[in-house]
Amino acid sequence: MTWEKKAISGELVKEISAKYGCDLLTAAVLARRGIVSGESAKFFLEDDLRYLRNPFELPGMEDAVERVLAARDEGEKVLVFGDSDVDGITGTVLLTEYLRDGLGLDASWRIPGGEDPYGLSMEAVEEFAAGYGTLIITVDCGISRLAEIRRANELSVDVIVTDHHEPQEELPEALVILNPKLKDTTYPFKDLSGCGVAFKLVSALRFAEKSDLYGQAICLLNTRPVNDAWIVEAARIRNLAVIGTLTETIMPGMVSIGDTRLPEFLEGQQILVWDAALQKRAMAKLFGNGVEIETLDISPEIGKEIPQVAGKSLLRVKELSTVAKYSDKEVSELDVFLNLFRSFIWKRGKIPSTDESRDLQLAALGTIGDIMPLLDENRIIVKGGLRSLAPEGDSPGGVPGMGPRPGIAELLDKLKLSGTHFDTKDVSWKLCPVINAARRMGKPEKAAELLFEKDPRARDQLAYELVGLNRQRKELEDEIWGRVEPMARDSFADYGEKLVMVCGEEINKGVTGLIAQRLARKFNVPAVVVCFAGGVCTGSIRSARGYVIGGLLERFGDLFIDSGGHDFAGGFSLVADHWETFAERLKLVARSIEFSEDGEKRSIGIDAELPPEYLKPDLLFKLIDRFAPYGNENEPLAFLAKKLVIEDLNLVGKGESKHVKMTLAGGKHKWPALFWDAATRVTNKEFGKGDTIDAVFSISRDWYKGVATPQMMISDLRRSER
Ligand SMILES: [Mn+2]
Repeated sequence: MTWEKKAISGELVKEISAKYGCDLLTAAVLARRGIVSGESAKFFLEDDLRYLRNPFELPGMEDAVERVLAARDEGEKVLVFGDSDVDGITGTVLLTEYLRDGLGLDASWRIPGGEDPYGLSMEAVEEFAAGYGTLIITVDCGISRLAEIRRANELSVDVIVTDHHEPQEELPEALVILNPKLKDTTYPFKDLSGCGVAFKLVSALRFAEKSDLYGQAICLLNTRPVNDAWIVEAARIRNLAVIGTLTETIMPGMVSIGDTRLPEFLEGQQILVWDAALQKRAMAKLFGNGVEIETLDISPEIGKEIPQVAGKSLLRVKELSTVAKYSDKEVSELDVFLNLFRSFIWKRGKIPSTDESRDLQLAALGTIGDIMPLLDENRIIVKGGLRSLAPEGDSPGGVPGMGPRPGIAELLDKLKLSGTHFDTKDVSWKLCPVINAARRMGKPEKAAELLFEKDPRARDQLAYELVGLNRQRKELEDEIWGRVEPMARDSFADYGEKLVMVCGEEINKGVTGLIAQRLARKFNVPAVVVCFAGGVCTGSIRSARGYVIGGLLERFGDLFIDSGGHDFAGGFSLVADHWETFAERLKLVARSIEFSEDGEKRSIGIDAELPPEYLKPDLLFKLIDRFAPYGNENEPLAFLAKKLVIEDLNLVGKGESKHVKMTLAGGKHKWPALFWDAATRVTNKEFGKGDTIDAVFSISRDWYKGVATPQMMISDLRRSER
């Protein structure tokens, strides 16, 4: 195994440290991970919910909000139809609760039952229409349901699709589609979860309710001198999102205002300026005294809300503010003005509110459950959600903990996670499987009911049931694994060692994904697992070695009833009559698979080398917390430390002793260290007690009675050179 420490220039590290105001070690890690632009760095260095992207930047958002508000005004019946996994359920609960409790709408919810195919069904559409329903909002599904949505339209039911699955060529005829993956979207981040998209819709609805600015187009205008000329800058904003900008450089007295693009840009809008007298003088200088632009000086009002800026010029405010910190281009006075105006509206409207913090508990679960990349605003969503889940009164990092919301509280209790310091790993390994167990065992509604239930005793009972279902799921999975593993071995040869495929009536539909995941890991090739039931074949596919499965699934489009998924995980269904054709063709297609990554991991990337004086628990905790949460596309930090002394060493493990537990002396501390599956390296005398070693490791917290001690999780080690 080779150790790779990417070379970075000291200049760059210093530059990052100065620009973002972080220490050199943090700056070095940012540089090595390629997180250098302000746009990406801010999501690592900031936690505040105000760094979430504006929901109205999602194309169609205002139309969706308008339709929902119209439904309220007309007393319409609304159905939220969601998917039945963690992401779909959390999104369904988040949106439905807000429609009911926040807006007072007559909103019901539905997710596919145990025997139903995934996604919006004809039956659901027709039943809802028959009950005089007029608006369906999908969550985490819908983008591929062309026929069902057409049917809804025939029955005079409007559909708003909120989804995050990859859209196909043809889009459904929905009233609005909110999906950050739409081809021509201008939304800057594509990897929101389904619940994340639902959260965006709820945030937009909250804004519409709270701010009198909702739906109004206004213009911010500023004029500033440069050398002999003047620059006139204007930005048109709607719902606090910039929808147009104009910059004109003008020599005084050379042109009339009619020769510029200003009149057209400003016409018919409320124009806000920072210092009206100053702006008026500038206009007079440029175009003569006859030109009057009607403006409103907003600075006194903003000054009342944000006293630090009262009476100051924009230039002066610019010096004081941090707006330039994360900007990758030169910041103008208009940018400063925009930023001030946003802060002012947020402050006045108490945005974001504690309600939004609470919403993040669900959005974080959806994001982790769907294994979304922990980058960009997903980081704020997950960090905010985990913090909000912390016990009341606890306030790690400023955001006060609110305690887990109803339903999650009971689950955490049953899982013995209440009051503990849990992280993304606990959520994905302990909490999400219990919620998903409901669907895997054919009772997805149980998980949703737990989150909706108002009666604490009923919730306790539901949480108990879910934990039981998860236990049954594990047993079922192990039993099926025992039967399909030999089949997979045979198929590995059949498919040219490029893929494994198992199928059968005895494979339960609920666990196809889990089995596929296990097979993909075991054989290190993509795995397809198919369940035969009721004349339909329902399959899951999980990838390996970085192979993107989208292209593979596309080649069977003519055979599938439905298919969908992400780059490395997907699902599909087809009628049994097509099975033979499918299996034959899959064999051919499998042989053409090319892997971009090697099967074995031959190198480890190192984020930072730690000299002895940096080997301090406090310092390392602070650093790992800064880059948390960890997960997809944000691996735990890998450190290198040299000349650690193995003071103690034991082989440990259940039954067979496969792992190595050590005490390492480094810096002024003794570090408990774990090295998984490395016992043979000790018996082979590669290293032992008393040796001086160099090691690559990550740091984790070991909690005991409320006190955290650091533990080194060793990835690789070797004897130090003298
Ligand atoms: Mn999803």
